[in-house]
Amino acid sequence: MTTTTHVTDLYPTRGATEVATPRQDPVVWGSPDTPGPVSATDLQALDRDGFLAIDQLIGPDEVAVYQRELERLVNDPEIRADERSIVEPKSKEIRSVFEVHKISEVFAKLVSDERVVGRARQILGSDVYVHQSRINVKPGFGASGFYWHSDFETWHAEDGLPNMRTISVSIALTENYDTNGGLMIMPGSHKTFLGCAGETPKDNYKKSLQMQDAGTPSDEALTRMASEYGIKLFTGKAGSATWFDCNCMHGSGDNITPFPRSNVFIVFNSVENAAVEPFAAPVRRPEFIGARDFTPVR
Ligand code: 6CS
Ligand code: FE
Repeated sequence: MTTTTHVTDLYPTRGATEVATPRQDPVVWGSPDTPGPVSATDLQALDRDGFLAIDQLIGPDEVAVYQRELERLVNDPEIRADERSIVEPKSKEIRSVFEVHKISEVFAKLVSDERVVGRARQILGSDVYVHQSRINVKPGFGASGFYWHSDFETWHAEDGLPNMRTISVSIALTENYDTNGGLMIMPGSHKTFLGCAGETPKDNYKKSLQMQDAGTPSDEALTRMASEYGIKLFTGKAGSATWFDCNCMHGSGDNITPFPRSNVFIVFNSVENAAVEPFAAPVRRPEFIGARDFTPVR
């Protein structure tokens, strides 16, 4: 007999109309005096803004190792043929490679590096597992960006994450200039959940990872939020990193410069917030996008 525990949907989305819900979860789950790599001041800033920028999370020599690994992956025909590789709609160049922490031992090491997973455990106040990892290559000469969205809106609707107890880290593997399609976040937007209008089509991920449609905020909502919160663009050298809360409204522009903006994204979810059934989608997404292995990162 299968028992399905009913999980309350705190954040309704993808119904007939767009609806805002105040955040009902802490941003920082660990207590402020939890020992760890993040200072109390930085924890307060993360709570207030929804993000934390670090000038150098990994050193230049380490970055070179990850850059070489990224090149190896994007030039490997087997990786290109793998369903975990998403290509650019126009150029057919590789746009993202998902589940890099499983495909590559080099990136697996990065995930379990104390400077990375230690921060995630401290912020989320528990053991953590990887909900999703990916490299976004953004090669240049017209690589397309990612329209405005909240990651949690998708991870709640389509992957079944119940609460906002999930944190992403974007680590720059090439220099993120102010011209080559860097990450933009609306500071403070993480405190309100914007439930989007419009049902999730079946197999939505086949399109949404190239160009998101379901889960896209309206122009009115974006205008209101951008006017209220402003927009911050993140730049930094290779090795710099941005930690950002799962519910930040964020996006990135196209990259028409010759300089690739390649980052590795790791999404840590608390083991106390393990995925259940999707809250607003007909079926689960594949495990390489929304993990169902909740084994804590050691
Ligand atoms: O659907 C997702 O899970 C992915 N989509 C975007 C645009 N950001 C988060 C994540 O990689
Ligand atoms: Fe995103």
